[in-house]
Parts: sequence; C-alpha cells; structure tokens
Amino acid sequence: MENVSPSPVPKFGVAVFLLKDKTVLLGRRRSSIGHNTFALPGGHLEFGESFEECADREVEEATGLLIEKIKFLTVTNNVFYKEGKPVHAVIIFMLAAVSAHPQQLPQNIEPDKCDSWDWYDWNNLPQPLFGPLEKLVGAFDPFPSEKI
Ligand code: IPR
Repeated sequence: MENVSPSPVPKFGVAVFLLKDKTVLLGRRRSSIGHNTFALPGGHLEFGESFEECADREVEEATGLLIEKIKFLTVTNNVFYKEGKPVHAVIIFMLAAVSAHPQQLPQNIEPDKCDSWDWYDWNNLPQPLFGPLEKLVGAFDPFPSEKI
C-alpha cells in the first residue's frame, strides 16, 4: 500500500516513586509530552527490558540515583495530545528505595528533559502534574504501610 501511514501504536513507559518521609521526588518536564508538568522519574520501556530494569536505568539516567528494592505498584492507561496528535501510553508505576550507601542526592543529568529534581510533599503537590500521575492522586497511596 502506498501513502498510508502506519497506525499509531500504544507506547509503554515506566515511572518510579522514590519516597522520603511524606515526600516524593518530582521534576518539571521539558519534553513535548506533558511539557511543564511535574512528573516522577521514568521513561520509555526498551525492547526486552523488565519493568525493574527500566526503572533502574531511567532513574539513574535522569537523576544519577542508584535504587534498590524495586517493586511493581500499579498501571494507568493514558492518551496525551502531543502537538495535536494523540499519543497512547501505558504507564507502569514502580516503587523503589534510593540505595543508602553511598549517600546520594538527585542530580539533573538530563537538563534538556527536566528543569530540576526536588522532594515534594505528597499532601501538597505542585501543579500541574503529569497526566498519568494526576490520575493516581487521590485514588492511590504510594506510601507502603511498612518501610521498604
Ligand atoms: P524518555 O527518557 O524515555 O524519552 O522519557 P519520557 O519521559 O519522555 O517518556 C515517558 C514515557 C512515555 C511513554 C510517555
């Protein structure tokens, strides 16, 4: 067939909750999808990766943080409008702990993708939130009942 665009297909992304007391690590996105919204560290699932491998890689690429105890939390189904075109993304939410040794602070390794990383109070989140995260707020509590 000529001149027929392939149908767009859903993409998969992994987003990682890193928690400290009652705060969560968020950065303001500079990407075209969800530009200027506050989001968890994460990104596209690459071919053959497990969710845990993707979480580990994306968090380190974006923040420099080494993480451990990576667990699946939940998933959301999302449709975004990127420059007027719909993008369908399934986002897999994971929970992880920042490895305690060595002592680590988040760094903004990809300043073209994020303004900065900061810890924000879960009960007083900055606005606007990235759509997939917004969907969870109020409906989902990422804080485990026992320390991870
Ligand atoms: P990467 O780093 O994979 O380009 O990240 P992203 O934050 O733009 O990807 C988010 C996941 C998609 C599926 C919305």
